[in-house]
Amino acid sequence: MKKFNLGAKLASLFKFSKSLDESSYDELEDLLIEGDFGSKATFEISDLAREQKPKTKEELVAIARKIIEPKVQSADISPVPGKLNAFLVLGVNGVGKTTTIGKLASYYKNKGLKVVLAAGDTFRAAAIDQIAIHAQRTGARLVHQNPGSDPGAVIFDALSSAASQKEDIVLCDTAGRMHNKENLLKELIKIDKIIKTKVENDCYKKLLVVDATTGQNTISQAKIFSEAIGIDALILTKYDSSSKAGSLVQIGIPIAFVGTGESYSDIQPFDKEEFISSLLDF
Ligand SMILES: Nc1nc2c(ncn2[C@@H]2O[C@H](COP(=O)(O)OP(=O)(O)O)[C@@H](O)[C@H]2O)c(=O)[nH]1
Ligand SMILES: [Mg+2]
Repeated sequence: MKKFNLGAKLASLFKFSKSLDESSYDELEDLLIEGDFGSKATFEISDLAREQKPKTKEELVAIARKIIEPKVQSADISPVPGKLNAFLVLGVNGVGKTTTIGKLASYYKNKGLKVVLAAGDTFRAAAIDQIAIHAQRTGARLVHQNPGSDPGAVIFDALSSAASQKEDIVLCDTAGRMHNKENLLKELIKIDKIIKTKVENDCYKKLLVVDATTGQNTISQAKIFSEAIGIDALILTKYDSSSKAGSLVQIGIPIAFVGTGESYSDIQPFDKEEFISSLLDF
């Protein structure tokens, strides 16, 4: 695992001298910008460092921690017991939405919940086949229609049947095509309205899946989806590959789960302490 370790980079600023000078602060800013922490966090850290003039690596890392820690939050998206819950799984093509739905199906089946998968990516036949395999392997019930059908109708059917069968959670897949952003967003707004008519407010979670290796692009993705329908939490995928952790600090949306591979067990609730340690401990 090639995790981005900010702590080690900060420590390296002390390599050739015992104290930081103006050029070290410039270097500090460069490495934070390169690490995708964004200008806001970068200048908050460098301003505080200029003010406090850290004498050791540990003091500098503590300054970074002070700024970064409050910007990273974990989200608890546990389904509400005894009610119908819906997760709307969003994100651009290829980030790992359908794979994550398979993992979440397995995760919640293991907790004894009745899980339904709604094949809301009707864009390609292969997308329906892919989610059908997850349903078969995890024992979740699948609701699907033909390729090209209305995703809102698929999700409506899934929620209606799940309500009448007293199932616990419907995981709704979506297409993430961005080549026609307007249509995609219009469709998502429609789906959002449908879910709101079927599921109580606190039982409905809009989850944006982001690829942890992507970096800066995740910020624009989060912005687009947040503006269209709002996002409750992020799910990070591909955290097993080299991670661009800095962008997560910038996004400001709490993180619910982290995906670390392609098998069903490769998903864990986001652990903020562990994340901060892997980012800053050196
Ligand atoms: N290494 C790794 N690969 C992942 C992870 N999640 C998804 N993938 C892979 O990413 C690719 C795209 O996943 P898919 O679920 O089809 O993305 P979607 O288009 O958003 O539905 C597939 O090859 C998945 O196996 C993860 O946590 N780690
Ligand atoms: Mg998919």
